[in-house]
Amino acid sequence: MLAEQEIIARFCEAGHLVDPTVVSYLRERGDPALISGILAGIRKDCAVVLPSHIPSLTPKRDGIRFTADPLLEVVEGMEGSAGPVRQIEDYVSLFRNRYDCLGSLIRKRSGAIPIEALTHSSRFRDSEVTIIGIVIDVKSTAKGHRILELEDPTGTMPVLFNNGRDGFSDAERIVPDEVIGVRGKPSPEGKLFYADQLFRPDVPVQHAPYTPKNSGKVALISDIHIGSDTFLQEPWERFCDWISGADDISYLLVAGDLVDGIGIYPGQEKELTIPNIYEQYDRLGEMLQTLPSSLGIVLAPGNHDVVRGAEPQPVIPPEFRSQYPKNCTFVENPAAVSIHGARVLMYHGRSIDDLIGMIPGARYEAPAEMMEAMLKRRHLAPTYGRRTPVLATEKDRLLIDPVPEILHTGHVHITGISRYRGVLAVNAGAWQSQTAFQKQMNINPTPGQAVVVDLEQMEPQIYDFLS
Ligand code: D5M
Ligand code: FE
Ligand code: ZN
Repeated sequence: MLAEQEIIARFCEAGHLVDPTVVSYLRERGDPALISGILAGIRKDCAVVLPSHIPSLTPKRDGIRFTADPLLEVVEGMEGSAGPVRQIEDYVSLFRNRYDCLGSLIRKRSGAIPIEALTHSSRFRDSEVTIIGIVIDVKSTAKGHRILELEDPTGTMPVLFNNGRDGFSDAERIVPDEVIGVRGKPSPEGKLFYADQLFRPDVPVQHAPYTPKNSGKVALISDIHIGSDTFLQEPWERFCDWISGADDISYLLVAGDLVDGIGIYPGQEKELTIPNIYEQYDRLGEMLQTLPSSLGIVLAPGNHDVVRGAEPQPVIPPEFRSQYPKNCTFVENPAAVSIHGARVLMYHGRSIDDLIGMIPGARYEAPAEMMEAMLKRRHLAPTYGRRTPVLATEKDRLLIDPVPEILHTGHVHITGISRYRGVLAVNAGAWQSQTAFQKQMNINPTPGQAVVVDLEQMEPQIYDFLS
């Protein structure tokens, strides 16, 4: 075991600051010799020790690299893949698939034993071991420790995180149904597990995003809400005029809530300027017809759209698409598109509401922090059964695997950008001003903005069309 303070102190003594990712990597490895190795390899005047300074850790991109020239290709979430609502038993497969995929990501970094090896035998009772499971319940004790029930295919185990230990703030952020690994020691009777360290599936420390050459720029937006009386017609038109003249922007991606919909919340009819769902979609189609035919447009649904609310949400059906030009591609929510080989994972972002309610310190004003929370958990909607409806499917379609170059969400109507271990996280704002409901909830949107990313540099830039 290496303690956080010990690692920081070793670098500090040598005159360097250290990146938190390096600290968590070293804690996981638990080998003090690695610190000496890093120190031996860096320059004396190196201010901050970064993951790139860890010897033997070569940058690696997750998943497949597209060597061909696919330009825009829907890799996941193409029309027809969401599947119908089937049987309740599929939830067993869903969670089993989640455990298998995310558990194996953790197992790559730490060997683990099945929970039944602790409950059924005394062999491991005095040793430090790792177990991996789904969090089926988590709460704080009267003394402020964190206690959770971890389940793997062989059994369940109560796990205690002591609030005096290293990394307790990570343990405070454990949410129900996420897959984690814990290293620690079982109690003498094997009835409680004392956790020392938490492992999340996470983005690999050495993750190196792919940056395509000569690919141009992509504009990321979300939540147009056509048909609502708070839809911002003028900023939207300014944006359309601007993108029509922006020759270096080759793609426009929209992460859902294309229209305001009908019957989405009580009393919505009083806030609609277009009270017909076909007309709402037609109006958007007509507007998109005015954009250059060379602009590749990708349209995903959100919770206001006409399709089933349970995720994965299917593609907007053909009967609503008669007014859309050929350069529009309709995808599911979530969907992964490859743009010149760079993978963009699009997700409407309904789970952000859930995560904000569960993660200490989370705020609507900083939605990209919740996107980091998704990336750490390698899951778009870790907690089941709150405000994000999830369909029972055999395979968990909300896993983040492989790691994308860009994660693009929306839903909360507030722009937010972050970079986490090489992944660019962009929560796009909306084209709707504050609604009566958001005012009540004290949610202050940042409407009328588009985020443009230069794929070759992976550099985002916010453009404001509000005034
Ligand atoms: O959601 C836009 C934002 O407003 C999102 O953060 C949820 C919040 N919102 C909007 N309506 C509701 C209701 N009825 N309950 C809870 N939270 C809500 P949008 O998907 O555009 O409506
Ligand atoms: Fe919305
Ligand atoms: Zn939404």
